[in-house]
Amino acid sequence: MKTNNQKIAFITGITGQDGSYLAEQLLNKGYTVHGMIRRSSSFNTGRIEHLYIDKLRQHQSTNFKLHYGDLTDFTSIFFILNEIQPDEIYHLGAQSHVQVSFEIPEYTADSIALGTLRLLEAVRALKMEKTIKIYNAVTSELYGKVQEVPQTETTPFYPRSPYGVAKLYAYWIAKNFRESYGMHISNGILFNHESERRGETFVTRKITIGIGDILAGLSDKISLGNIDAERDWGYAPDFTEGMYQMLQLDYADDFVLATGEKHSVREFCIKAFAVAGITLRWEGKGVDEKAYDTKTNKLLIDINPKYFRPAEVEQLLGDPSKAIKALNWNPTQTPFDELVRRMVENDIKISQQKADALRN
Ligand code: NAP
Ligand code: F7E
Repeated sequence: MKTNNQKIAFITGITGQDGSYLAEQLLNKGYTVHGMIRRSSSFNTGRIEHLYIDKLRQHQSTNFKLHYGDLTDFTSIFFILNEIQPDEIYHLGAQSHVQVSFEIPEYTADSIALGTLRLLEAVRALKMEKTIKIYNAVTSELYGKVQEVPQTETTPFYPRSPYGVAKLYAYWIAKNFRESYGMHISNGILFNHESERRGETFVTRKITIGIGDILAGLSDKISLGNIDAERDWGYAPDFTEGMYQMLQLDYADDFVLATGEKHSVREFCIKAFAVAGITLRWEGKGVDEKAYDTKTNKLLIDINPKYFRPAEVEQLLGDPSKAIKALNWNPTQTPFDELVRRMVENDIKISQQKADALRN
């Protein structure tokens, strides 16, 4: 039941990395949070399960509710919005893996480009366009083959993957609905943000899980693709706070959220192994490059061309000045070294538990 000052938020992509942190933050701010989940034959609510359990433990009436739906299914979006009448929508749902988007470009476009259009049209069909504020999750992948360094809100776009191209449509349709119908829709152009909840096939988490598994004896080495790619990596909960701040403004706009620092995948490996007390020695070039433990000479990293992309985004570096000023947002509340440490320590623990479970 809605009380006068209790806000209602709707999150698409609530089961993902960002959706799970954002749901926690909004619940802590007193919101009622509704999320859309996809029907799956296997468990897909691991990142938000604790939100239910917390409520049950505290015997609280639930202000957290999940609804089945899909961004490829207009009817489901329409009925959910009609039922919950949200004040704010955080649109995070997407097939978000860049490499996978080369394998399934049509589905990527359907869920991201048309998915965003379906959501916005459902808002209009329900005549909610003047009352709802919407956050639209776009990405630094719009810059792709970068035309300027660092990238700002005015840097020309040059996407390099079906994912980036689909997000380009999502960016423009949001902007078009803002200009055409006066809708309060802000595009968040977010640079990479990682965490202990990052999907396991994104490079940072793949590396930190790999380290945990090597230490626990579950794996020998990590195989990677382009380790010279450079990214502007921030910490996901800091970035979801920025999303919330965008919707607290009385105007809608486009904002870059980034740290303003870049690091290569190679550097991430060096720092992550250092957290585990291991110093790497690199040998060879290109696909023959390998990294060894300086103490034991054990092979720890090699290159597998299957992880190269048909078109690569070599470097990304964002300029978050506009967001810092307008949102009073701190991009490096969690600095890079701290992000790496948290992820490695988390995954060392998880791998150890996996290994213990296998032994028992
Ligand atoms: P994520 O962990 O991959 O989560 C994606 C979410 O979207 C999941 O909840 C997923 O559901 C859901 N989803 C996928 N296809 C869907 C569909 N057809 N219908 C409904 N839901 C669907 O992504 P994230 O890292 O949290 O990122 C959140 C958003 O920000 C995404 O739009 C992403 O493209 C964008 N973004 C991310 C970054 C980053 O560095 N993390 C940077 C810039 C922009 P399942 O759990 O069922 O798969
Ligand atoms: O790759 C290189 C890879 O998959 C980062 C998504 O959240 O951020 C993410 O997209 C870099 C790339 O993230 C491996 O070639 C090397 O250059 O972790 P990633 P991404 O492609 O930057 C943007 C902002 C989003 O919007 C996306 O949704 O690392 N790389 N070796 C590798 N990448 C992976 N995944 N696996 C490797 O083995």
